[in-house]
Amino acid sequence: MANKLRVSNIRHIEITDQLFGRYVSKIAETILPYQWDALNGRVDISDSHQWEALNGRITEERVSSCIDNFRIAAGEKQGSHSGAVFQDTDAYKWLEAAAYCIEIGKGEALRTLADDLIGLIERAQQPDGYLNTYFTIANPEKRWKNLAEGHELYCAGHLIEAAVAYYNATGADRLLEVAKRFANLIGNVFGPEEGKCKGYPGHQELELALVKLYRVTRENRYLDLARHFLTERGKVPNYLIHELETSKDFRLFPEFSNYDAEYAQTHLLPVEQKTAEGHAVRAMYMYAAMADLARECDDEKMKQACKTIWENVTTRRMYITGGIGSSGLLERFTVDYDLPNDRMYCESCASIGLMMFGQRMNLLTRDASYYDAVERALCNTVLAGISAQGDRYFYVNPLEVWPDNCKASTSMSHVKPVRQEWFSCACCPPNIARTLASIGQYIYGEDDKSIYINQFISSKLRTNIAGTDVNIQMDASYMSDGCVRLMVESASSHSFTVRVRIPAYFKTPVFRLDEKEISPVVENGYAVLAVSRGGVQTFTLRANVEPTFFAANEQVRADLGKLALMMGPYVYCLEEADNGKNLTALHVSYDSRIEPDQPLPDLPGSLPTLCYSGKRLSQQLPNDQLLYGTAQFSFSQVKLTAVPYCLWCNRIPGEMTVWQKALL
Ligand code: FUB
Ligand code: ZN
Repeated sequence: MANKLRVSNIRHIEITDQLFGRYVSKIAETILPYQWDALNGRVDISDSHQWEALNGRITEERVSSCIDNFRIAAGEKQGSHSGAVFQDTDAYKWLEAAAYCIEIGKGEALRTLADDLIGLIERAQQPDGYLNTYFTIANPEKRWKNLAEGHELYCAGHLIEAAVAYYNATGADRLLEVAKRFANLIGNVFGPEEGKCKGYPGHQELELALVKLYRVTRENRYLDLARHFLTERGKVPNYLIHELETSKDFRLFPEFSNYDAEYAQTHLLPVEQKTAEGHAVRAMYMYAAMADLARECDDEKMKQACKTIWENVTTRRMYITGGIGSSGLLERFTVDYDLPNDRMYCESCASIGLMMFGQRMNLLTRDASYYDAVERALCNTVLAGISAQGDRYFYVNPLEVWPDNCKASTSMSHVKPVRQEWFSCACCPPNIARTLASIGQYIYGEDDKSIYINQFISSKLRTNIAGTDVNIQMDASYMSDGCVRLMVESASSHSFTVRVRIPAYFKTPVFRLDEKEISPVVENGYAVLAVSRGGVQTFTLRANVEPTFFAANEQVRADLGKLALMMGPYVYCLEEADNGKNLTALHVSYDSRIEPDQPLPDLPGSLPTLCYSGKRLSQQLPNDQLLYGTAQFSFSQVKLTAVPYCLWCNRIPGEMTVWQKALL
């Protein structure tokens, strides 16, 4: 391979970070055992009305039957399929997370469980390689007949991702063989050749998984199939719409009655798309695959399309928290600058998809700035998606909550004011687990001559660059002292570089090598630190990392005249627990003096809380019983405490807001 940029192997990365390390160490110990209980029906679905709110569908299941579905499909249990048609993916993502835990040396205790699950999956596979518990149990004659809704190809994608991860972690190829058999069957059914089906995934995911399968097997047919799906999509006539129109007798999602081409990004050829449209997770998984393809095939047009779409998402359609998807209904993008804070969607999976897309854009372009949005999504929406204990989850991540109006059976019922135990559509919890278990892939990158530091998460990396063994220890204490220290130990005097992303929140950064100040050049957003001798060298980056109020573009109607507080990559929010009720009455000044204070006790990491003074507006009507009337306005001085958004709702539940009204 030419000097291609790649992500570092998570096997050689140890996360020592106070914040992220706390989650990473819990994944194998408590998070995956908890999720295993959930997949086996031992955790209540606290949110059975989730889909009623999101998609107009009521689910009756009180517990997940994910693993039971595999047992039934394998002929080892009697019963009917129950749960979402794509529920198999909960097990696949769980397995993928377990594989990463094994790979980073924390998951040996999960090995037996994982191997047993792989055996069950293998037994549920049909003799021709087909694998999908819903279709096998409930609708075997409808295979491939409803690609728009059926999720067979989406499920195949997550199976492949799990299989590749498990193979990489253990060297055991049993699941990889299962995945290959299914991928080969898919390749026999779909493709450009005459006689093959010209359909493509109704929910993208398989495309990026096929690229992973290609990378591990080096079999071109998988890459070709991924490319085929991305070339076929968006052609006229529209396959998915035609299919829905002609298969009215077999429909799965009532909410798809008004299905439009944008929903699954089939309105144009992917290479011609310029804006992020439709269902946000589908979109992100497709864009990630497009970036993969552009890189594998040196496809300049595809690369350009990815850049244009990325620009659209991150400059017009992304929340300050890295959340995406403004419409709760159908979980989708809407229009530029439409970013409502209390009734949006911002699914945890969508932000994970944004991380995946951004990481691949960085690999494609070597531009550090793609990691700004990756970091924004990770440090805010994705971390907020899981409780500090690891056993409660947000699917939807609001930026403003008034718990009383998050009422079931209303337009607000998709917004939960507290994290839930489990979901009838449980895509997010295992997605968060697999992301955090493999977090090292977002921290370090490598090519033949350089190590790239993309995220400031304390950790250690062992690797080999330019034939030299290198150890890096990163201590990222910038949230308390503005410092990132990199101890670089090189086994020989071969020269290489360490490239450090310089995000905008590092104000006036100063680098030192050992005690001496240095002035590294900056290339593509990375400060280039040269290492040219053996032994240990310590680079220190010291910067001002100050709490700062940000405003949104004035086109964002929901945020006009409001301020959001950030420190480093972390968005802060006000919670009722610290600031009382009716947070919407609070006003703050741009130039308030903000004092970092003690971290929240007993919660992960040691991110400071932020204190400042503000004003509470009182609006007195002639009497309290009136709904409307002439008012007397007055402001009273108040002390406010903001906490990291990623940790919100880990104490007493209540109101929360990110955006605060500005005193002008
Ligand atoms: O359709 C499969 C998954 O369910 C999607 O990715 C999520 O948005 C949820 O709708
Ligand atoms: Zn999800």
